[in-house]
Amino acid sequence: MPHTHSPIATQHYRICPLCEACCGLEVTVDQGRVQSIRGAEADPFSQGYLCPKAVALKDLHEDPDRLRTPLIRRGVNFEPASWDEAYAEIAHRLQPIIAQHGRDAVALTVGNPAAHKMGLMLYFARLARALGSKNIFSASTLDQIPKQLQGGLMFGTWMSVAVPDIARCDFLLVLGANPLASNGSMWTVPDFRGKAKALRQRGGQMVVIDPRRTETAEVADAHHFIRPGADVYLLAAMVQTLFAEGLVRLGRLAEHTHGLDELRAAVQAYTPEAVAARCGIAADTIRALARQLASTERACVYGRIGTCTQRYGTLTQWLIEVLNLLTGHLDEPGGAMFPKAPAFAANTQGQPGVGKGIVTGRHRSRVSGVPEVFGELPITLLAEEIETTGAGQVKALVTVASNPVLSCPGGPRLAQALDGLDFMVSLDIYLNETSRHADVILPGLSPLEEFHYDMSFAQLSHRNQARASAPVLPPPAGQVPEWQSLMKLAAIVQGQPADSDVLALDDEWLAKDLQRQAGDNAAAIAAALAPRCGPERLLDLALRMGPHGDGFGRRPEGLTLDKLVAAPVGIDLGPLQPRLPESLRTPSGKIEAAPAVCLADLPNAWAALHEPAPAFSLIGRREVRSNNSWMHNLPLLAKGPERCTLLMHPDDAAQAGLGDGTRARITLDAERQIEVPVQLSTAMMRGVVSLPHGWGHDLPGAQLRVAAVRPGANLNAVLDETLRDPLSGNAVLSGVAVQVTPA
Ligand SMILES: Nc1nc2c(c(=O)[nH]1)N[C@H]1C(S)=C(S)[C@@H](COP(=O)(O)OP(=O)(O)OC[C@H]3O[C@@H](n4cnc5c(=O)[nH]c(N)nc54)[C@H](O)[C@@H]3O)O[C@H]1N2
Ligand SMILES: Nc1nc2c(c(=O)[nH]1)N[C@H]1C(S)=C(S)[C@@H](COP(=O)(O)OP(=O)(O)OC[C@H]3O[C@@H](n4cnc5c(=O)[nH]c(N)nc54)[C@H](O)[C@@H]3O)O[C@H]1N2
Ligand code: SF4
Ligand SMILES: [Mo]
Repeated sequence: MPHTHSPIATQHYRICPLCEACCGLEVTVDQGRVQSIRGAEADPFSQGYLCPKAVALKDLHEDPDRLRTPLIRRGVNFEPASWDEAYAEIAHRLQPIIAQHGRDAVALTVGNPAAHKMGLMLYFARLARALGSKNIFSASTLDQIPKQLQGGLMFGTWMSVAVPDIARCDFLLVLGANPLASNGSMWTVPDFRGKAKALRQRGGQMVVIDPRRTETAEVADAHHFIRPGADVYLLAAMVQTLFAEGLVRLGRLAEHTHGLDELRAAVQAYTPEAVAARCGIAADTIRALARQLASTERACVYGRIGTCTQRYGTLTQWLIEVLNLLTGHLDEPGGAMFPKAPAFAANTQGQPGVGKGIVTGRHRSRVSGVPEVFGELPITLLAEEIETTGAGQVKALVTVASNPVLSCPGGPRLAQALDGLDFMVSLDIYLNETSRHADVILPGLSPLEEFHYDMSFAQLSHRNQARASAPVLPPPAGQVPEWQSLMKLAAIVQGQPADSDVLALDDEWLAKDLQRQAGDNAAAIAAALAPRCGPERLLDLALRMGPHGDGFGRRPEGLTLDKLVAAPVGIDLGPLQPRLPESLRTPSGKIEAAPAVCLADLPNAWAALHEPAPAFSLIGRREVRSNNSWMHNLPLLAKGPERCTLLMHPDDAAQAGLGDGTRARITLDAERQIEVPVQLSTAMMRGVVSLPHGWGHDLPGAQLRVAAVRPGANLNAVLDETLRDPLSGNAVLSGVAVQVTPA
C-alpha cells in the first residue's frame, strides 16, 4: 500500500530486515525521504532496541550503486534495459538450454537476504518447484543446515528448533556464538546484552566456550577457550559425565524418548580425561559444566555457527540438544523451548505428535555423489558441477540474493567456473562479485519499499509474537517486486513465453495449492483471500490456517492478516509454552535421542581424537557494523577502523615474526593464499587466528564504490571447498589448518 508523498513528516513502523533479531523500528519520512530511524519503544517484542545497522537502512535506500533497473550484458559491459527486454532475453537464452540439456542443467542458488524477504523466500520455492532441477544450492550449507538436520532427526521437521527461554533461564552455556556482535542466530532475541545482564542480575550465570574471548564472553561469568572443532568431544564428555554420575533426569519427557541406552553406550568412552587435551579444557572443568547444567533448575545449552561449520557439525548440534534433554531442560521454562509461530511452521501443521519425519539422500550430486539434504546440495559443490563435462552438467545459473563468490569456500575457483556458464541470471540489488558474472541482472526493491513479515524468525523467537510491517515508501513507478520476477522465471523455465501474465499465474498456482489442501473449500478460501495477491495473500492464508488463526470462520476471534496489519506494532503472543509431545512430527511419535546416522558418525570423531594440532587454526568472526558480504558499501557502516584484520595472539605473532599492523600471508596450499593486516589480541587462543568473511571487494567489474575503497581480503579464497560435514553437507569454515607468515 504505497503512500503518496505527504507535506508533513510521517512516522512508520517497520521491522528491520537486516538480521535475525527482527527489531521494530520507527522510521520518520519527510517529503518522500527518510529523516530518522529509531527503535520502536512500543514494539512488544524488541522494546526500542536497535543496532547501528538499522540506521544504515537509509544509506541502503539511497545508495547510488543500488540497482534500480535491469541490466543486460552487451559484450564486456552491462547496459540498462527495460523489464520486458530483460525477461525476453532470459526466455531466449534459458529455454534452449533446458530443451537441449534438461532441467538439471539449470542450477539455482539462494542467499541469506531471502530469509529476510518474504517474497524471495516464498517465490524462490515456487521457482525451484517449477524448474525441477536437482541442482538447488543455498547459504544454508554454509551455515545452519546441521542444526536443521538435528531438529529433523530428533523432533521430525526441518524447523524443529528449540531456542533458549532466556527471560527465565538461570544458567546459559553458549558455544560458538557471539550474539553481542551477531545479535543472535537461529534464536530471535533482540537486545541480547540486556537479557544477559538481567539473567546475571537475578543470580544466574552465563558461560561461553569459544576459541576467542568474544564480546559475549566479556559479559559472561566465565569463558573457556576451546580448540576449534573440538566441541563434539567436550559435549560427548559432558553427556558421558551425566550418565556416569547418575545425573540424567528426563522428567515428563522420559516416556516420550527413544534411544537412551544406545546413547549411553555411544558416549561411554568419552571420559573428560580422554578429551581434555583435544579440547584444551581441563577434565574437572568439563565435569563441573555438566554438573552445573544438571543441578540448575532452569538452564540451557545454546550453540551456533561456530559449532555448525565444523567436520562434526551435526554431531555437535545433536549433543547440544541431548544435554538439554538429559538434564530436564528441554521444553521447560528457562530451558530450550519450541516457539509456536503463527504462520508457516511445519511443527504446527498436520497431526499433533506424529508425522513423516525427515528424509535425506533422495538424490545425489552428479560429480561427487553427495546426498541431498532438505532438498538441496552443498553449495561448495557448485563449482565442480559447472566445471565437469558430461550429461547433467550445469550450464546455466540463477542466483537469488546470493554472493557465493565471497560467501563460499573456493570463491576464486567458483568465479572462474561462472565464466564458463552458457547463461547466468542474478536477482540482486548490486552489481557485485557474483552478479558481475551474470548475463542479466534483475534488481529488487529497497526493503523500505516492501511489505515485511518474518517467515523464519517467528519460528525462532524467544517469545511468541506476530508482527508485520507495511511499506514505508512507495516503490518507483514501473519497478517490479521480486516475487513477480521469480514468478516470471518460473513461467519461463516451464516453457511459457516471457510476456506471461504472472498475476494470472499466481492465481492459478494458488488455486492448485488450495485444491490440494482444502478440497471442496478451495474456492471459498480463495474468495476470502481476495483481493490480495502474491506473498501477502500467502501470508494471510498461512496466518488464518495457523495455530492462532481464524480458520476462515472456525475461530472468528482468531488471527488474520487484516488484524495483524491493524495492530500498530504487532501482537505479543506470550512467553514460550511447553510443546512436547504435541510439536513432534517423528514417525515414532517420540523424541529420537540417538538417531542412527549420528551413532554411525560418532566413531569417526573418536578415531580423529588424537589428530595433531595444526600450527594455526583459522576461524571466522562477525562485527556489529558489518553483515556478511553486502553491507560494506553503506557509508555509515564503512567508516571507522579497518575491520578485515587477522586477530592473533601477541606471542604467536612474535614467534611468526609478525607485529601489530604488519601484513601476514595466510596459506592453505600453493594456490590458496591471501594477505591481510595483523591485529594483536590477547583475546585469541594460542594457535588460533581469526578473520571475518564477506570481504574482498577489489574484483574487477563490480560496482561498489564505497566498499572498493577498503576492500579487505576474501577469507573464502583460502578455505577449502572439499571440507564438509558428511551428514549435513555443511562447509567446514572454522578450525581450518593454515600457515601464517610475514607477507
Ligand atoms: N568463511 C566464512 N564464510 C561464510 C560464513 C562464515 O562465517 N565464514 N558465513 C556464512 C553464512 S552464515 C551465510 S548466511 C552466508 C551468506 O552468504 P550469501 O547469502 O551468499 O551472501 P550475502 O553476503 O548475504 O549476500 C547476499 C547477496 O544478496 C544481495 N541482496 C541484498 N539484499 C537483497 C535484496 O533485497 N534482494 C536481492 N535480490 N538481493 C539482495 C546482496 O547484494 C548480495 O549479493 O555466508 C556464509 N559464508
Ligand atoms: N553484525 C553482524 N550480524 C550478523 C551477521 C554478520 O555478518 N554481522 N551475520 C548473520 C548471519 S548470516 C549469521 S548465520 C549469524 C551468526 O551468528 P553467530 O553464530 O553468533 O556468529 P558469530 O558472531 O560468527 O559467532 C561464532 C563464534 O564461534 C566461534 N568459533 C569458531 N570456531 C569455533 C569452534 O570450533 N568452537 C566453538 N565453540 N566456537 C567457535 C567464533 O570465534 C565466534 O565467536 O549472525 C548474523 N548476524
Ligand atoms: S540488531 Fe539486527 S534487526 Fe536489530 S536493528 Fe540491528 S540489524 Fe536490525
Ligand atoms: Mo547465516
